[in-house]
Amino acid sequence: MNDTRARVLAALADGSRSGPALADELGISRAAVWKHVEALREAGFEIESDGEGYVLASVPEYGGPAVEFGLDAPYSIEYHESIGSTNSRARELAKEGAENVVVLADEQTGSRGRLNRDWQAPAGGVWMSLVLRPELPTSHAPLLTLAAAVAVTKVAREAGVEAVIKWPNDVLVSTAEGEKKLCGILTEMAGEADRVSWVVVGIGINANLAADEIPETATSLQIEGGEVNRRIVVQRVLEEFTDLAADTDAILPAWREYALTLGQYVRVETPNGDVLGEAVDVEFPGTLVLKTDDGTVRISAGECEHLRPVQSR
Ligand code: BT5
Repeated sequence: MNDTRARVLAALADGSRSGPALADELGISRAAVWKHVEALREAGFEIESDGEGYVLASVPEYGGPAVEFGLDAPYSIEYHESIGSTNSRARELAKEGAENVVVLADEQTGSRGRLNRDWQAPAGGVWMSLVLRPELPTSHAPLLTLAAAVAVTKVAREAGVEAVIKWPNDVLVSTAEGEKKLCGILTEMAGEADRVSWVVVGIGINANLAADEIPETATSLQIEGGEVNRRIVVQRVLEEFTDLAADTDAILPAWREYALTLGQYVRVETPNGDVLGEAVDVEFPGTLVLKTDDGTVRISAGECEHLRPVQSR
């Protein structure tokens, strides 16, 4: 949303204003005020005009302007009703030089998980990809994936859903039928020498989706805690993520607090074979530390399966 339009909106949210008063307050013409009010109405904001002036009556349920309104994080939102993959679009934007843009979609028709696996993304979920240009050495980039998992876990808990994290980047809910995946994260990046050039953090949260819309191994915020306001979910995830990304020392402690993996016997599939052991810690920048029969093993990437909690042995 352009800056003047955002200021018009903020003023109307603050209380009723006449057209001339608004024009004076913002230093623009009355015709410009009218143009912005009409554009906001077209974007779904209900702006009532009583005898006194204009006032904001309601905010659209979802979409770019809705998420930008009241967002306490520095992103512009590019919204699509339907798109192939928000990560693909975000990569395009990143290559064109974009920064602090979030590609958000109601539905994705060709979304991807890691290793090009399929990701189901019907209308009703929260599908978004952040385009970032952080001042980070390339080797620190995994921290951003952990930060995204922490942000989603925190927001799921705010919605009353007891989410936990499985190393490295799955957000799960432990249900009577076992662990079910609530959110997946796909981070892609390009770097020059030891500096990150751009990072795309793709976050897929099963928000308002029913059991028959997602895989059997998955769950949703709606199933676990009831329907959510997706506008607020997106805003809160972006706000929490931004706070963590600005304070990278806080990421690992927060991740450990939410981690289901720590304290479990796990099997991790790695390119060099399976490793079995007790997950004892996660170290900078996201390395899993396992206590195995052959000593301590550190793993930077792999597929992790929880076998059982250590105390149940
Ligand atoms: C992930 O991959 O978990 C990363 C998923 C990232 C999706 C987001 S949505 C926004 C952005 N745009 C994209 O195109 N992608 C990102 P992985 O760990 O490889 O898990 C993939 C596996 O999860 C699949 O093989 C299925 O078994 C399962 N799966 C597919 N759709 C799912 C869903 N909606 N919920 C839970 N699990 C799902």
